[in-house]
Amino acid sequence: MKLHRMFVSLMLMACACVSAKAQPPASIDAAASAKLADEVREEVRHAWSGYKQYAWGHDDLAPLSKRAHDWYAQSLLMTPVDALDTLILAGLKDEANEARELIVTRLSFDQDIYVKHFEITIRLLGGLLSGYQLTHDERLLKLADDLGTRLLPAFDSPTGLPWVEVNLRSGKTRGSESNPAESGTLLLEYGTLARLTGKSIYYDKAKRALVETYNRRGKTGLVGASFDVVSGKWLDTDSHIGGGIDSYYEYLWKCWKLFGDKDCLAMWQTSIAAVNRHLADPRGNELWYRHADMHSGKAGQTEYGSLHAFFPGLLAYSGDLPRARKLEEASLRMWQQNGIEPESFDYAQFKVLDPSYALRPEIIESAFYLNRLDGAPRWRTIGAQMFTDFRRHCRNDVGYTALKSVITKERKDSMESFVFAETFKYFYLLFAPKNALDLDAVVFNTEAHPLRRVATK
Ligand code: DMJ
Repeated sequence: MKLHRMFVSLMLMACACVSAKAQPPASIDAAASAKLADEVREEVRHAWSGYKQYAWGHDDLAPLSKRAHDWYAQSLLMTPVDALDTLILAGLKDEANEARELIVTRLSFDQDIYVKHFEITIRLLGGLLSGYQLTHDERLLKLADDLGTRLLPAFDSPTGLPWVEVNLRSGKTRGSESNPAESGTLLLEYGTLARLTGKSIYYDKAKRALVETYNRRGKTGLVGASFDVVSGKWLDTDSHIGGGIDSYYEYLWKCWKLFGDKDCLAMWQTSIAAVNRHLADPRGNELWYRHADMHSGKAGQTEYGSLHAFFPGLLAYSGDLPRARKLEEASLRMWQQNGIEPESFDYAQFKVLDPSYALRPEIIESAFYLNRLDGAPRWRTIGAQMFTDFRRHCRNDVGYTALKSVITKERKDSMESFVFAETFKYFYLLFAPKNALDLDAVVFNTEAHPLRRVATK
């Protein structure tokens, strides 16, 4: 009995230690914040060394089975390309050099594979361009130009809306059912490539795809969830700010910020007014964004999720701090329900719809923008809470694992490259001193690759 009681109190002490260790600091002063930035850097190093040990030269590390994972028959080095600028910004010089060496010696786009145009543009083209701008290594620009040339046939559809997939060697295309995110999240990367190479075709094709998407908006000003790139007709008229539409809005604002393109500003102004009119859903003190039909504006599902949580950041970046603060607080409530956020959530019923967590960055990205633009200590405090939760539930011995369920915390054998490009980067920049990155000098693409303004050649 005595022994049992001793065992119980030892267990309680052990638990107290674990939870005391897991608590984030109550208030984050400059020293505490710098310490958190150091801790994030160590987590980047930890996950990078897992990738190095078990998946070197491949797209991703599968962190539970400790195996390499590739998207296609050939690796396109997704993790090294997505990670390069984060390694540089976090001051991991040796790791950045080995990533760059791997990329310039091994990456070849001369492959007979159909790739996803949108994903390859935001991850690889974006990563190569920001890597080039940070290192001035011409080999990275050469790779970006080669990739851009191979991707261009994607725009050869009757409407100018890009095909979903393109073969990197033959230029053949396929996949006609696309969406606004896939057609409208290309201009930052192609536009930067145009400026750096003097080849204006890159800008023109990507801009046309964005404008063609915008021109198909309903009379509400909203766009739907999917269309056919051949006929240009909508296949699904459900409108929202989540996956499949999200970064279309992001790029309307950001192509104005990066290129000063006044058409983009005008398209953004019409669109954000429509989103705030038809999708914003204030509930008491809270603010959420719902679904609605793009033609009638009729209210639809009260669904929100981890992808939607980029929107507070975009609101802040475009100057709407009041809505940004409220929506980030609402997103945090979604996170706090299970100590980490689900992929999809019904905010009217406060109920999880899809319990998975893919290690997504968006809510942290929003905390980063709010910290920079609003400046209240709150955003670093909630960032510290999220970093504590993220480490507690997703870290393993070789990296970070996605979760099958935020409720049971059952893990999934996946560590997407955007963990390096975005999740770690936004955590790091949230806590690091502001001079770690001058937000006035760059615009982040949707994969968090910082692109600098370039004068037209
Ligand atoms: C990233 O690849 C990009 O942020 C994209 O715009 C949406 N989803 C993932 C991360 O969640």
